[in-house]
Amino acid sequence: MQHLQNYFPTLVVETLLGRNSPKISRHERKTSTWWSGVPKASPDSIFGIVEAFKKDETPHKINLSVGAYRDDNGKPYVLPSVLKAEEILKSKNLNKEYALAEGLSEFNSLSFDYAFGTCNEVGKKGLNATVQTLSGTGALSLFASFAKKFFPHAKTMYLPKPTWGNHAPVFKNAGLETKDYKYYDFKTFGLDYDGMLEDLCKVPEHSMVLFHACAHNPTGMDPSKEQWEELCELVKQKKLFAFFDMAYQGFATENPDNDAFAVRHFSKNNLKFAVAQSYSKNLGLYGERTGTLTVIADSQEERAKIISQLKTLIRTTYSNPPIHGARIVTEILSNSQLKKEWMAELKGMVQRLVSIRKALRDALVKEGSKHNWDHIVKQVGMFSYTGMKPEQVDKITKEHHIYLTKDGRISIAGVTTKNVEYIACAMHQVTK
Ligand code: PGU
Repeated sequence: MQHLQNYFPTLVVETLLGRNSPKISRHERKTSTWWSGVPKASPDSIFGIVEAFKKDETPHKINLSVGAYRDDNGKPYVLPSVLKAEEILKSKNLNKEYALAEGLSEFNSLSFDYAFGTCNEVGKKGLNATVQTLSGTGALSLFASFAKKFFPHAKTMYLPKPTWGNHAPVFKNAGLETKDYKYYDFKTFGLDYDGMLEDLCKVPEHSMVLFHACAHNPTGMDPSKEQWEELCELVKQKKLFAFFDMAYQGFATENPDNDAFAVRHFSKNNLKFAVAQSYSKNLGLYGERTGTLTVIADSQEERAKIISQLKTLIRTTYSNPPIHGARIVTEILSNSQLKKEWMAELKGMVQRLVSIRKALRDALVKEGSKHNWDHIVKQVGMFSYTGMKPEQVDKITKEHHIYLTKDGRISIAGVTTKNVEYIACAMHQVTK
């Protein structure tokens, strides 16, 4: 006190100690804190369900919310090729020094080739600004911040309707506006390609448009190759900036080259666009946060400038990316034997999903459901957009302890030969 008084007059000290502030009631003084004005955020549309699932003490509860691969025993799957790569890394006695902001360069270049193909012109001309990111989400959010700062036209990102629940929040968080374009026909459970074209034709020139490169989340419906070709023409003519979210390369058709068709076709047609890549699903590296962002530049000079700004954004947010996942990917992609093993494992995951889709549809028919569930089989990737309404989702969760997102999406990876009949029975009960 005496010490404080040497610096401040008594009145100020009294005020600082709260004795001279009658305007703040004792109650307010107790309840008002630095952060008392922070409103509670609503739970995340996907991980919020995971939290609710964890709280449920029912032993037969089933989690079909998050898109994470499970084996037929419902257990998470660490790919044997990943375990082998980790063994190799262990034997190399590598250090744990910082990576540069842009990440591991070999990882970046192998990842770029994985997405674009080894013989692509963009790579040959050195026009790809590729940086390592905190998986797909990190790539999306890095691109959003970059576009907010430097995209020279209206800062609106057009998103398919419906889309992954985190797309709009990511772009909005970076200060971009988001708008929808039609994508899905809720009556036929199919791609609304005409609606998509109609809406994209109306989008103002020089807008940014997000496409799911393959295995669209949540609908599981992708444009055909011919439709992608047409979309590429439209993007070119309307001078749109395409941003591909490629979170499932390999998961749509079990062939990563096929799944990259749209990206490679746009690239062949000399369009300048961006791609977010993720190794969460196809290599099961969920928690390792491993991915890339590629922005295609017009010249090497422009590329160097883009890279420099991406590095600045990375440096000021998390400084540099984690190295373990990137090292695993580098081992696998640079070793032809390991890569072959990975491809077989990827195929195995996709084939299980394809057969469990069929099992679920057949089980629904066996239950006597009057609805047509063929869309479950037609959809590709990790999800089925079942068509269940929010109140049916509430019911199946409350009465049957099956957890899924409010939009009726189920993670097909959570369905197994052991629980498929229980799930089908519950789906039939709530959709009767
Ligand atoms: N883009 C799409 C289309 C996705 O579906 C996901 C993951 C991501 C990006 C981001 O994945 P990363 O792990 O950051 O690479 N969607 C899953 C996983 C849970 C989530 O929402 O992040 C899902 O269940 O939709």
